[in-house]
Amino acid sequence: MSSTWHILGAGSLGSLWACRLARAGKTVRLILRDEQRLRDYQSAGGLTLVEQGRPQTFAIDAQTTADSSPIQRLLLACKAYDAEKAVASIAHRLRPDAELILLQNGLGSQDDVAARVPLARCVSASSTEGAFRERDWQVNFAGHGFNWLGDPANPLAPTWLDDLADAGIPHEWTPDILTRLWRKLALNCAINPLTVLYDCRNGGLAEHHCEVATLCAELAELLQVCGQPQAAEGLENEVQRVIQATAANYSSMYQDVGNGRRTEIHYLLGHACRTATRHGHPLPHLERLYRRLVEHLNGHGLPSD
Ligand code: NAD
Ligand code: KPL
Repeated sequence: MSSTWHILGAGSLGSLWACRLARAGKTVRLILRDEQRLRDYQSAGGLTLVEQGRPQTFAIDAQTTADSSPIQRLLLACKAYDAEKAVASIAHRLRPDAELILLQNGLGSQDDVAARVPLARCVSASSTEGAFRERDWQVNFAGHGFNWLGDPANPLAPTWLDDLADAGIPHEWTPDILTRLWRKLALNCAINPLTVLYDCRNGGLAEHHCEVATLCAELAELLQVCGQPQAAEGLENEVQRVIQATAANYSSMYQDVGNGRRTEIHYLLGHACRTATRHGHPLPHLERLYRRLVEHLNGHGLPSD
């Protein structure tokens, strides 16, 4: 079954998905915040995808959240802290059997969205693809990666996965999407905050081996306690592998802080610490790391929620 891909959030990842789907001949509609953004987009003439230095522009149709046309399938591609509000702005347009694909990193925002639209099917994604914007309406495809997709409430794979295959979007359906999301959250918690606090590239954490190991041990405990033992398996080894493999890179959180952008801390380290508290399981090093990061962000005039 093919139907329109409505995409809410024309940022890095949303634009990357929009361009690849449009290139494969799928019907795509961007949903923009307001009339001003729509005019800006229209005067740019479309979305441009830059792959290996080669730009290609796609004149994808766009509308605002105020449009009245119904939505069957929605790719939600905003940051975790914007997700619930963004969905609320189009909730009245969702068909009763609508499907949402949630691209947000971390955990917590998916539940907030699902609670807002209880009738819709919410499919979560865990993406390791890399995309960034140097200007509005242009996205650079930075790093090849993978997309895990799954619905914690329903293991049945949706038919629109064929569209992703046609569009060359690397993906696999998994009944264990929560395990994937928890594993990525744990990797992000072990690496990203320390790169901010030590002001270093990922590779700089090789000098903080013991601290990383202590955090991994606590994160593995947390994963056991909250019923995700598989996500805990070999965590420290993978963290050390990622540190080496991405040694020259700055973590996404480091880049956000460096560019004065709000981070997704609430849905990463914040979610980990809240979950530990809920289970009555103290994780002193992780909690201290969270306090240090909150102080650091506040010191830089950035929100910590
Ligand atoms: P982004 O900031 O580039 O894009 C988000 C877009 O959503 C922005 O254009 C913003 O204006 C828009 N938006 C927010 N609220 C809106 C609303 N109410 N109505 C309309 N538009 C709205 O973010 P991104 O980098 O694409 O990240 C999106 C999610 O994907 C994040 O959770 C991120 O962690 C995750 N992710 C990103 C990458 C990447 O390489 N960029 C990789 C993996 C995961
Ligand atoms: O996913 C990452 C990020 O920068 O957000 C890495 C560094 C690979 C793991 O935390």
